[in-house]
Amino acid sequence: MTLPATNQRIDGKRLWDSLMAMAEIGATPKGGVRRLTLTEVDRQGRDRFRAWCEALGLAVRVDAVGNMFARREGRDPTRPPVLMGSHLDSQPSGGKFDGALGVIGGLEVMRTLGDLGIVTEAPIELVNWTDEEGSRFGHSLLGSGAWAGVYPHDKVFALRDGEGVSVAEALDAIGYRGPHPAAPFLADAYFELHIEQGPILEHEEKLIGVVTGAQAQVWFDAVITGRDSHAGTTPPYARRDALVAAARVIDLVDRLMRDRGEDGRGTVGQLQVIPNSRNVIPGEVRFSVEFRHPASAEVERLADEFPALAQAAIAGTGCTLDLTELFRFGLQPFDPGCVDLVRQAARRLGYPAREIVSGAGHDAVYVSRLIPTAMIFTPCKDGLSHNEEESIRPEEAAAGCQVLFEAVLARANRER
Ligand code: HGY
Ligand code: MN
Ligand code: MN
Repeated sequence: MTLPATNQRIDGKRLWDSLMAMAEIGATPKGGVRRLTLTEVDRQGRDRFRAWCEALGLAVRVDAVGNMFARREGRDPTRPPVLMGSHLDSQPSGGKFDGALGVIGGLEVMRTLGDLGIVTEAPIELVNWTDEEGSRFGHSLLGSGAWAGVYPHDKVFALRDGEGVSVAEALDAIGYRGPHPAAPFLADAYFELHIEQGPILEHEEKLIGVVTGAQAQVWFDAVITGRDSHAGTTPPYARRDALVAAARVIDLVDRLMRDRGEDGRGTVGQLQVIPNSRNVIPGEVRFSVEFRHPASAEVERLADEFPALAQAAIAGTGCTLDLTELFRFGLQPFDPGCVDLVRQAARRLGYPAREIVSGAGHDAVYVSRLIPTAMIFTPCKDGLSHNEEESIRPEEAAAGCQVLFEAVLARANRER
């Protein structure tokens, strides 16, 4: 399909102003945001998003896990909708643009369609997915995963955060357990605009990333159990120090990553020491482990080999290790037809672009298992993300949003 030439432009200033208005919700002192999923702050962001959508006359519906869908009718109601969106939840000390760019960018597309009086053939729906980040309940892409049937709903509702609050309780507390089933429905395509969260586009002075897929990953929960005991009176032979054992596993994760060169990714991001008292030898340590790689086979190998290697690493510490694999997925390719719409739009707009595989996971990964999907990347300063100093330029946001507008419009008006 070839994109029609248009001179219809999104409003970059309105886009930027709305990004800044959303960033006020959960704003942190260093200029980032803390909008942890299903918290009161997330509710405020959701409410603001809903109000903006309803001001455009979009019909907003919420599903059982809090995913929000804002629908703009098309000329032909029998056609499946074209979806676009991302997530408004953030990391505990996240940036203004991770996720928000895709949701607010989609809102700008809806606003521009209204300004221009365009009625597309197919309906269009803008999505805010619940809990993309996974930092509160331990499973990333939770909302899109529930919608796509990857995570069973009873398991989703039962997940608990560090304070023991379940997803179900958190949804009810903010009033976002919606009446609609969190289940797949027929849709024609899904487009997600997102910052790259890495250094490639900036380094190569590209404005647009034509995302062909997302890399493989596997996540674990680890619990090491030793024995609390007195720091001053317990000699080496009697110690069962869970933190020393954890340190050996953490070093193993780093070595397994570096053994795979510059494509290797291995991270322990979350760690809890119990009882966490300076003069008590820790009896328990809980931590996260994740590996990623562009090659599915490497992640499969890591997922299969890591447990035994980790058990060997703690030998002689007197501790035990319980490892639980939370989820894994292989390299997820996106739909060539949708990817080509992104490629053509960037080319026609004269934006310097390059093809790229996403290092980060995105809702598009699970959505693409069910419907044709593509992503659009924009650069971020120093490739920094999941950091309060995450930063992009207004013209980069506008370019990404313009590509989203063109791709969604072309798809929604395509010949059936
Ligand atoms: O972890 C990820 O890849 C995503 O940024 N939540
Ligand atoms: Mn994101
Ligand atoms: Mn993120």
